Amino acid sequence: MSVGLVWAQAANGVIGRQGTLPWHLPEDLKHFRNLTSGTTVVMGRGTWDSLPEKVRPLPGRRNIVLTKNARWAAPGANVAHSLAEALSSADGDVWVIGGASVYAAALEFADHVVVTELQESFDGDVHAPELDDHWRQAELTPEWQLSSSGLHYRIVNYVS
Ligand code: VY7
Repeated sequence: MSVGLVWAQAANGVIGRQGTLPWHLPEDLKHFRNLTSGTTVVMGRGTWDSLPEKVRPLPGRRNIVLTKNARWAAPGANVAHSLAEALSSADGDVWVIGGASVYAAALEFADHVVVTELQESFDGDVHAPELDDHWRQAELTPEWQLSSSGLHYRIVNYVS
């Protein structure tokens, strides 16, 4: 089993604002869908709530939702009450898709991290975790790409 983390962050490290993504970056959503299709995705209950209802559960993926609430349930969601429980119930590739507290807990189990970096800064209330220096870039830093939104982004791969 491999465990990866995937997020998108602004230049100032922001990943979210009031339960939503602060930007509109269609190329990142496409990247996210391509990367996670056919895998198991693990997310916190807040991230589940943030998904538009029509893509909840995320289609074509096993959706595991972490919550401490023993009574929480939702159609299409597999519930786990700890990260260890979530990971032990998964086989094949696992992608941890947020939010900040789940990333922080999952980093020690991860073998790769895929970060979409935006060149622009955004206001927000949730920040990406720090990657300590045992994380290495898997390849040369790619060039900045121009999004159809006018924002600039690049996708950086790290391995542990
Ligand atoms: C975004 C959405 C938000 C608003 C509208 C549609 C990286 C992302 C995440 C998590 C983006 C989202 C969506 C996007 C996914 C689609 C369905 C529609 C799909 C992450 N780099 N980017 N994220 N959807 N963890 N890492 O959740 O979601 O995949 O089918």
